[in-house]
Amino acid sequence: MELTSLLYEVDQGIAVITLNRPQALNALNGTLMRELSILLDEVAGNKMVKVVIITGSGEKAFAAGADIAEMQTMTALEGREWGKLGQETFTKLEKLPQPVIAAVNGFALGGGCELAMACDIRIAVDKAKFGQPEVSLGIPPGFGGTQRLPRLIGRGRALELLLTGDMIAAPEAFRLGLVNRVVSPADLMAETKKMAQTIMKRGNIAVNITKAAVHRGMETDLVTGLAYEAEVFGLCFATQDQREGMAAFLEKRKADFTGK
Ligand code: CO8
Repeated sequence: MELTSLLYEVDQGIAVITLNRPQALNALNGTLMRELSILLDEVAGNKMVKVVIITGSGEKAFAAGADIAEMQTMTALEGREWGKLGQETFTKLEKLPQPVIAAVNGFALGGGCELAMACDIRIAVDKAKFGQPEVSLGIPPGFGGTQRLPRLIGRGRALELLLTGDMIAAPEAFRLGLVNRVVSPADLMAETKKMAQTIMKRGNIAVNITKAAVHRGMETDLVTGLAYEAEVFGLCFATQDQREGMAAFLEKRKADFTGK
């Protein structure tokens, strides 16, 4: 597939997907979202990819939302299709077997904030701004914001952001738990890759299973979630990584995981 609105590279186990419409602050239009959806299928099946990083091109924005120019004249049916495309794509992202880190290099608004929330971990530059300004445009969030924001930061805090449409700066987003870490722009990619490399050093099967267990558990009740955890915990005892990880600890050496 030829990509026109995304950049994609895989280097030493880390896939970097870059939203690449800097002239429109990486606003998410139909072309970009369709490309992202197809690309995620390739990433999901690519055994070389251990961790995924999503970022935006340019210095200003991660993504300033869904493309308002494209949405302005949509009919109700087109709006529904658009919402479905966004939701399905972000859910596909959330359900990728590999961990996904958002490297938030600037504005993450509306669909941009929703995209960051569909990632597993968020690292943001100090000047990044977050928000769900949809109500200022006369629409509710439509790419998962009403669902993922309260799950991430709690109902009261989420409702304040969702109902006022106000933007918050990265340090406040950190305080609310919307971002994991705040760094300087110069350090963003290095810090994000460092975290990716730390994850890659761990048992790959255990990492992927842990991610899946957290997401499964968040969608269900505690008893069902715990039952799932017990199953996958047991399953890991069929892996070489479990043998190697425990042997390495007892032999006081670093584990050499093979992902088998
Ligand atoms: N869509 C389209 N174009 C955009 C968008 C956007 N979301 N954001 C910025 N741009 C464009 C601007 O129009 C401008 O283009 P041009 O140079 O041709 O005039 C260019 O990017 C640069 O932007 P600004 O000149 O506005 O830059 P500023 O530094 O002055 O302001 C802001 C930066 C504050 C980020 C400002 O651009 C802004 O407020 N953007 C819109 C933010 C917003 O409201 N986002 C939410 C969009 S709605 C949404 O995401 C809903 C998702 C789910 C929909 C589901 C429907 C079913």
